[in-house]
Amino acid sequence: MFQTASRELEDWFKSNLERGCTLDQLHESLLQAGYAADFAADYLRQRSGGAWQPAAAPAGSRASASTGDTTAGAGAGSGLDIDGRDICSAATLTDHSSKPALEAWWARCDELAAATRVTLGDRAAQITGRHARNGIFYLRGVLSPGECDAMIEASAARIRGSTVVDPTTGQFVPDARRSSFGTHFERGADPVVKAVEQRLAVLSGLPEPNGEGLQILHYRVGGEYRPHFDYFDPATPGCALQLKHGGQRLLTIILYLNDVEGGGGTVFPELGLEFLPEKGAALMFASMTREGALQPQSLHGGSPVTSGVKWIATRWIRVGAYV
Ligand code: PD2
Ligand code: ZN
Repeated sequence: MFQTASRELEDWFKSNLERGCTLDQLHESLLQAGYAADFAADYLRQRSGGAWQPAAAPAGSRASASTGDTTAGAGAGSGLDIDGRDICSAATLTDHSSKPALEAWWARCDELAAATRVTLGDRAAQITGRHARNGIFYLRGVLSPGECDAMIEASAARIRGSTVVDPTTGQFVPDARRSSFGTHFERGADPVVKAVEQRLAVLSGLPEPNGEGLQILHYRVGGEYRPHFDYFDPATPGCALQLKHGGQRLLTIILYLNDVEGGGGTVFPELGLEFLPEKGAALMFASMTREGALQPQSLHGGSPVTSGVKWIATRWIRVGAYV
């Protein structure tokens, strides 16, 4: 399961059961509240000890049971295709700092909120977890296993102790909050990186030039990234320097490059959410609100790896072109 059950959800489940709701009714409520079909079905199946099954989805329903780790069929366009509808226009504008541009971008997120399958130009992916109000989506199958392996292989010999941005100087410095190793790819560094960047532009609805170079992170047992914000705090002088390069970070996309044996989930402590790494999956979340303010609920961290290793690639995407 990718979206874990929060305490809030458990309380909701118990109180509704006590007041006499059926599991079918609770299933319907979860879907209406925006939970992914897979998550809602798994959750209720588990809570009923396996006794409950969702009713078969009607033909054409969004609640598809397909696993979706397939490439797009012939005829797929270069834009985002959501459940068969083409939603590609949002990526044409470079500067998303204006109110109308942000509104258009959020409207596109709302389209994603109702979808289960998307086609990202050359590849089909499945949305299996979401918190749509905050622009958080978990998608399976965004990268092929071969792309994941190629990115790990190209990084393995180059990784170094990770750094964070010093809020005072704006320089990258080592920090105990981030016990991982990393490197990065220049934009368009090789054909795999190019293909991935193009796909992420389609997924995000933000143009390729707004993306920073992909950051690769490698965690060993005990490695973690304590909760932080990906946005820059405009109140600190070092971050003001960062803002000169394309403005604020609007969006983060974390790509999971391997299956992790134990731990290593990405958590949102303010929302009670955790997303577990799965090779080829992507976690996308917004660092800004619909009004263009910084989003405090975007606080997120990488839980300690308890067994095995974890490899991710992170794409931070600015409101304007990253220069
Ligand atoms: O490794 C993660 O799960 C993680 C968590 C928080 C990565 C990042 N932030 C990041 O790359 O910004
Ligand atoms: Zn982060």
